[in-house]
Amino acid sequence: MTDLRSVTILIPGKLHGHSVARIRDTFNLVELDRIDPALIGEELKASVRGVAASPAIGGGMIDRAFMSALPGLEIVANFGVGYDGVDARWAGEHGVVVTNTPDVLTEEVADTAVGLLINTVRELTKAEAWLRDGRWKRDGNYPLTPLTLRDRKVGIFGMGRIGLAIAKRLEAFGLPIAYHNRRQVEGLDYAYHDTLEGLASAVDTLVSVAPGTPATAKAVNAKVLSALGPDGVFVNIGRGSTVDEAALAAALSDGTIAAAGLDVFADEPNVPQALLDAPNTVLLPHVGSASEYTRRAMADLVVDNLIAWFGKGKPLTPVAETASVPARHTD
Ligand code: 8YV
Repeated sequence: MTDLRSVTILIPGKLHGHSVARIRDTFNLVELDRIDPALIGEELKASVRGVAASPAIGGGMIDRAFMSALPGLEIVANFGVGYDGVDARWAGEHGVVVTNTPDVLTEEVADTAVGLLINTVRELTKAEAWLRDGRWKRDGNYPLTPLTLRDRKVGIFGMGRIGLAIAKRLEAFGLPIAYHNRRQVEGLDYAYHDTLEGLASAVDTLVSVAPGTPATAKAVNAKVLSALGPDGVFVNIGRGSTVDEAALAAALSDGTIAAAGLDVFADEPNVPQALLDAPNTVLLPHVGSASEYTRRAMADLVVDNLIAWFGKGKPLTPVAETASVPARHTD
């Protein structure tokens, strides 16, 4: 059995406190201020076998430069289901396993997506401000909302685990569901569209759950928004990089679409001023999975992946790009 205490795990930048505590209790923990290969000294270079990181929070990328500065690196445990902060393809090609945190956040993110959609069409945040500002007493009832969830047709961009959980919820709300994905999902009855523009023109409510990859970069563009149409509502719970934010701001201001609910942005925590100024947006600071309950489960899965790899030679949740990296510890 590998003595886990002798295995050095590096945490560059900020990571959930529960992951940090469990790694400290189990492994030989080393921390760096941020994700930056320039901070890796000679001693670390020789000893680090695993990295645990949350690139989305800490800033910086676990990229080729960072990983190749660690010749003994075997595994990168990413906090989050989205692993666009890690160059997983490079890792897979160089025998480094990358793990993420799927499943444990699926229902939470789906709940948030539905809440964001309802808030966007029924203006709940603005209605509450009306009450708190004393306008209910002073001016009477909050105006009727021009938008509703009733009679909407929903399109889901990205039919993975979270997309499906959102679809199931909205199906229970009585709404028809269609989707666009890299490929059609076998055994799924929802209408499949092989282009995003095709999906957008068939629905009036587009929910993006797509991961941030080169293929999805700015996929939600002016054409897609125009296909969604003047009653269109766009909700993004996936990655900001999938949206052309300038085109979205223009579409919201000139009536190309009706409203947007956004939990993610291209350059977090910076939110384009045009989206902040638009009266028809609901904007959240990337809180899709951000409950104590779910973040703790994600933090556990980060550490459980490291323990499974160094203890049994098999990670629990490797990402597709590194699924075929062979086991190294079979003792
Ligand atoms: C987290 C997320 O906010 O899992 C993801 O991909 O975007 C969120 O759950 C993020 O990972 C925190 O860094």
